[in-house]
Amino acid sequence: MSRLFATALGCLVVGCTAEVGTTPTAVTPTQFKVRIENVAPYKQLKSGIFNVPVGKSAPGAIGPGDAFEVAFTAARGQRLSFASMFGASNDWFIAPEAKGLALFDNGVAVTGDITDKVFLWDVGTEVDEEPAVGPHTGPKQASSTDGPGANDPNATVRRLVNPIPLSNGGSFMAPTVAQMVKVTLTNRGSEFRLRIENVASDTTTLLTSEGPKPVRFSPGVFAVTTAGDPLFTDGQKDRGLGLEFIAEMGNPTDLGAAIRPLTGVATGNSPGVLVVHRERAPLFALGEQDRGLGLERIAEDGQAQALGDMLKKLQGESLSKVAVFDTPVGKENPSALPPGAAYELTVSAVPGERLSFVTMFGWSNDWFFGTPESGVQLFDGDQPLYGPITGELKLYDLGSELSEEPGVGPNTGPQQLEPNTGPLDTDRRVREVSADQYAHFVSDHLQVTLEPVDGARR
Ligand SMILES: [Ca+2]
Ligand SMILES: [Ca+2]
Ligand SMILES: [Ca+2]
Repeated sequence: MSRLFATALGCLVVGCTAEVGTTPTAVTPTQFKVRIENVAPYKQLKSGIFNVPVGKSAPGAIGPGDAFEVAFTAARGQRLSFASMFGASNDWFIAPEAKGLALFDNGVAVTGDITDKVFLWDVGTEVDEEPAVGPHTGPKQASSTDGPGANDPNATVRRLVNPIPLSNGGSFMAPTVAQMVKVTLTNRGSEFRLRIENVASDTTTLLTSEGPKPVRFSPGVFAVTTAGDPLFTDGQKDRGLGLEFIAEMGNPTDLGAAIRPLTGVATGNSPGVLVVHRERAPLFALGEQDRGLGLERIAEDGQAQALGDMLKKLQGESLSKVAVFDTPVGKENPSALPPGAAYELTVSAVPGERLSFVTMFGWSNDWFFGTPESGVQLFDGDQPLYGPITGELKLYDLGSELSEEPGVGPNTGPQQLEPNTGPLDTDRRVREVSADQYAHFVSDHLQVTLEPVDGARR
């Protein structure tokens, strides 16, 4: 493209006229502070409720011989959590340790009987009475004449070990978890299936002062995490998101709904390249193949230097500024941008110039967030445009590597064993990632603003 055409087009887009045929350097440049913040709110990679026993058509608890099953995909470094009410109790539930149970051990999927990784917990919201006997326990609370049970004197989520202290000063010898359920994992590739089967007997397992009582486990919630405690933290108060309603009533609806908006891909964003330009499409063009200048290193591995170095050689009037951003605010060394962190850089531009940048969707194979191919407008006439530009950003697939499930696919950023590994994409064109492939918005991940420097205002 000729420079004249590029300049004229730039002005056409921004609505200027004075710059056509004039020398841009004659205008005093305006400085913009570009802030790229990772705002992803996600606490767990996936979550959901399980409520219909295998072979049944309606939600319900599992009795002897019944099972809940949950299918999900996961990869190395990820953990599984779930919670299901011990139906005979006031507020007890079964769950793995707070951070969940490891789904991989040294890179090998954990399969088989994992019952020994599941424990009985007290959510700490209601007094503890003899199971199936106390007036506020699951089986009796509907007929209790004095309302819901009183608060638990110990208001923390905690593991229960026999003999379990009851709130009246007595204690209770509960069946072991293994006497009540068998919990297993099966695996094929990245696909897992969790099975929670009730192995109790209605006549011999739960022995109380009123004789044997049935053992039931309720519908529940599961989560797959890469870090943190998704459902509760050992020794802390229940978070008030709905685990109480599982533990007291066997109802997973509230907790499932509360954590759904916090469920997703908490990807980092990579170091990237930012340019100020008049050129029409300085970094990529939709529908065309990657140009081989280094964008692939960003989109696949989060390495920005190659593209930065290459573009600096091409720097000129139509590409007036090339910058690599790689160090989060407050950090000393370059790194990816985790949720809650921001890159900031200051660039100068003159009317007629536009801004483009790219940063890797770190948990993908070859996806990157970026401006439209023609960049975003920096000026309205001579007036600099400050404010958020998040709404103009898109998520793109570079077309260099076959796309897999973010964070789970074996050749995605966090899972690949070394950079630049993964099969070639079947579609080699740069294109937007469709909502079918990834349903979240760019604004779920990034907030990008152009701010004035030295107190200048729009
Ligand atoms: Ca309790
Ligand atoms: Ca791809
Ligand atoms: Ca890869």
